Amino acid sequence: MKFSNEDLTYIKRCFELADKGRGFVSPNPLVGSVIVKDGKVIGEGWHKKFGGAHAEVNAFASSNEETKGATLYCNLEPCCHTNKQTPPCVPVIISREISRVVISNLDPNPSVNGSGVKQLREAGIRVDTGILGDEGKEVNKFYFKYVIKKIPYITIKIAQSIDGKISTNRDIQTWLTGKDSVKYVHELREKYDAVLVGANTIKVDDPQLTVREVKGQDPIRIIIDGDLSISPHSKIIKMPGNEKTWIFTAENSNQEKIEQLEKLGIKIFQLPADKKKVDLGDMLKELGKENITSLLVEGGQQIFSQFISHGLFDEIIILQSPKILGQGISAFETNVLKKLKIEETERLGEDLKVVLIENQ
Ligand code: AOF
Ligand code: ZN
Repeated sequence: MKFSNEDLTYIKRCFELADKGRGFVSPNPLVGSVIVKDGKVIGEGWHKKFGGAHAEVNAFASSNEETKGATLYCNLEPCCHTNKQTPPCVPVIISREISRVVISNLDPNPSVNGSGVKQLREAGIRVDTGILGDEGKEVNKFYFKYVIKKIPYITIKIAQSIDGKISTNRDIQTWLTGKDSVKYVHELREKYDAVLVGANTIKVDDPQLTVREVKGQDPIRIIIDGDLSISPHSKIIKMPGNEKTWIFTAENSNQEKIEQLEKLGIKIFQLPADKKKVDLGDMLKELGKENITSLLVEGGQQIFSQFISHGLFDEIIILQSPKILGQGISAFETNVLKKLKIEETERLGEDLKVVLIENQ
């Protein structure tokens, strides 16, 4: 179906509204809604926080005007299922006598997935789907992956030198990128439910994995540490907010160390491991159960190569620094890149950001 310019304008407004919920609604989707009558916007709303009212309900609540005969725009199919935090939106839309509903994407949640549209049509409402569908999927890329696969959307972020090295040596911290990239990484962390590093990165870089350069919420900090080698003096353990630090370790790890870390408020997950290497598939399933919809993998080399060699990623972001290391370790085998295509490039001060996704 061909949509009018008016339709395109209002659905884009839905995306803008939806984005206001970022950081507050996970594991729910980002949803915005606009109600239009006689060419005039009479209501707007978005899903503001997990467990709270849905976008459509907030759009109705935002106005006192008569909604009979109006068009409701929403980037996601209205929900129709029960046994959840809030009542379903479809009956509200029907009772408010909306005559047309325009949506970008069906809700991939198996409890909805087309049933919302079906119920609206059965009530005599015209429903037009698929408007800016690709943009809608991009807005909710975390939610789509998580609802369908039950594991988080995975982005691997790698800073590397001109000669493709991430550090000179496994045991030495090598700083490659400039201040614009640091700010960008903090912005990126803020968008994800969780960030992940391996124990060696904690030892060598001693990172905090917070969003100190920008305003916003810190993500959950995940450390993969097969034999619990993490030092109790690491910044990540000594800083406040240990309830946001989760360590994944082998199932036969030292019980005493586990208890000490748990006493500090850190959450420990014990998983099957081969030679102290935690199974990443099991870890991702566990994260799915914990409602982690998005994961930013920040290093180091062993972690990168494990994720990449198992195809466990949706996106790779390379922060290309103009520095030359001359020697050192590479993030991954370059032949992996052959299977990927460039989605986006952007200058970040002296560095270049390159976003790679699978070439389908
Ligand atoms: C909508 N509009 O704004 C959102 C929807 O537990 P609840 O009641 O918040 O329901 C969560 C489910 O509702 C979620 O898994 C997804 O299927 C849908 N989200 N639907 O019509 C919204 N956030
Ligand atoms: Zn709803």
